[in-house]
Amino acid sequence: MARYLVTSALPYANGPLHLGHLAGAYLPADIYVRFLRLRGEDVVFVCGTDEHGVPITLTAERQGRTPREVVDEYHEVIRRDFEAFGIGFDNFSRTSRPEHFRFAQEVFLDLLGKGYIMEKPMRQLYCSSCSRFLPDRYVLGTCPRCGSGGARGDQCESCGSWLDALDLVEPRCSICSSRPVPRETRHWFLRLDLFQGWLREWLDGREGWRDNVLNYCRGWLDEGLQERAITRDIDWGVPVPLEGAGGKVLYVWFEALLGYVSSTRELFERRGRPDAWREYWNGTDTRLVHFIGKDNIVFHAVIEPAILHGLGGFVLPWNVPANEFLNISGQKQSTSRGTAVWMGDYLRALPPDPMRYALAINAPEGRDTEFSWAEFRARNNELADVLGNFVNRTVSFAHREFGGEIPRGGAPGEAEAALFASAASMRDELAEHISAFRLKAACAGAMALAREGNRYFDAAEPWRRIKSDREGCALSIRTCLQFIDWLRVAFSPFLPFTAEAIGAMVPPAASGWDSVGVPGLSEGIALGRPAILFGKLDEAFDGPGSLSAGASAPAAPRGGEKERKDGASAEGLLGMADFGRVDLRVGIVLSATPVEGADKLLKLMVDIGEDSPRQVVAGIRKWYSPETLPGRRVVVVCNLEPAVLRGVESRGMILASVGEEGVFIVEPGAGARPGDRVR
Ligand code: B3M
Ligand code: ZN
Repeated sequence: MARYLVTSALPYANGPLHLGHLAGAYLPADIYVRFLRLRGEDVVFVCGTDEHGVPITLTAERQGRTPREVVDEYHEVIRRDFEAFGIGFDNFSRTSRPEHFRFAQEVFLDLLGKGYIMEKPMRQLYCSSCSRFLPDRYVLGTCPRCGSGGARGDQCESCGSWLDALDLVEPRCSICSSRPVPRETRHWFLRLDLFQGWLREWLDGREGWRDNVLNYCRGWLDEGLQERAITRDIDWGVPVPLEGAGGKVLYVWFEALLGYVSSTRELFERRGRPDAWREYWNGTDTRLVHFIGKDNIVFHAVIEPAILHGLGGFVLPWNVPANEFLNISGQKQSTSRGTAVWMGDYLRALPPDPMRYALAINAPEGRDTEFSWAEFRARNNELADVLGNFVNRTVSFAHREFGGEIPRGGAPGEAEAALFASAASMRDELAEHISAFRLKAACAGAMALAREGNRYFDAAEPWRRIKSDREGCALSIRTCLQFIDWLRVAFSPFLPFTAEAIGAMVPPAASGWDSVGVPGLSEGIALGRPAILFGKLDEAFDGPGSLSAGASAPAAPRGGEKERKDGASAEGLLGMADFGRVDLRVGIVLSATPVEGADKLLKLMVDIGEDSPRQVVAGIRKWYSPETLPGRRVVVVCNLEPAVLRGVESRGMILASVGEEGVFIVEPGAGARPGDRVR
């Protein structure tokens, strides 16, 4: 059986991550890995922070801190954001670990010994006012390939080209802005030229790779590979392991790629099998999958294969599903330009799953993707209306009519068979999509399946059938519950937190991917309390900033779980969209009866424009006699957690003023209809 070794690009520990990062390299990998695990595959999923290189030292210089302080802080920030978004790495390492140093140095010496690395003189830009060589991002200028003004010495963000600082048009020092001049120095070079022929052949043999990735690599090879300097003149990094190499460190990209290996090694050390990493990296049956953003293609599909091939005995990438960029509300997500939406800021305002869903269904797979907050709101509400509603109405119905158990009775007929068949075929369709890295299509497929569930519920009309055909009604509710169990599995790669919440309502029966579509739910089992899976967002919602004020500074202190959930701002004010998550609706009281043994409580049945009336227990008996209530308009809080008062279930609350003169029900005017939103 093949082993899977899945990686996500190691983020630089020089700032928090934004939603563009999440959409590009982390969420897709997590979805893929969760799917593989459901299939029972042998998977290892590794990542870690990239803690060296100019991105780190520049950040440290700008913030007046040491590189160590910078990486310690952001390693933790990034790790926590990933965890809160449910990105389930087996190991999240750091390239500043001594074990990584040793491994990177070993690799350097190995390749040097094999003649793949050589030392030679070179010319490099030197800033005389700063008295230093300017590696990589210490130089800014105009890209010689695409003409974009914001190119850096190592790479152009606009076109993704890997640059040589000497080729930049109008170079300037990023510290003092003066014009640097080339000077002689010595460095070690990776002889990429020696791999040219082998790489072309290898790339030609890749199957199932995205066109954007292959085209990009071929473009690179067409230009002819040249030796590239893999050492730098800075004092933060992995030292070149040679006498007399004083002050030079390995180029961050050279060692960071090896970070995938050292993260795997750390994982197995922790698991008490320190050599088992070799089964993955040196095994012949490993599928190495690198999830990255498109700006990292050349490193993962050209440089790393060359290094691993040069070492010999190492597995080569099986696929490199690189994603394009995600622009939010027309803005490219960029840390340096301050246009990013930080993962942490989002999480302080909203739960992870709606964003996971919105990003997966809009995944920038083939092209750059525009993502707006209006789109996010629509996707969030789609979850609430389709998946959330289906689960909630089914589970609530089972509680109301069948004592909170999976109802018995009734024989499955054509409608049930058709529904089950749709689950089985969607299971296979989704598997095909995910296996081929088409996560967008897979996510849409899962939602289509949830719609099937709703369609079945509507057609079965349990609220009507309960009166005439209890057995038939039991069958349809049981069928819906079975379907919910499958939806939980089908959605779990995309919505892991929601899957858990569903499992708390409908005790999980299906356990692996292949159990979707295979009936397995037992009758008579007790269900959990119905809970609202997704809160809705209204039109006023315009991004997480509109929910919590002042949340956009990346270094703002991070709130605990509690703070995140209530979404209240620092001043204790409620954002408009937060308020909008309270589902207030007009209802008309159908009946009111005293609750036995409670002199304050009345049980109301209220028409709120749904299939069946809402049962609400209200503490108004002292102020209203039951016979005066039917026909009255009330305002119902519809998405309150259900509660049981004196043994009677209450699924909502009616609004009333409470003052010295007594309690008065809030009554909407005569034109208001049951189900109208109140805001
Ligand atoms: N840190 C670049 C980036 O964050 C780099 C990736 C390393 S992967 C080995 O985009
Ligand atoms: Zn300078």
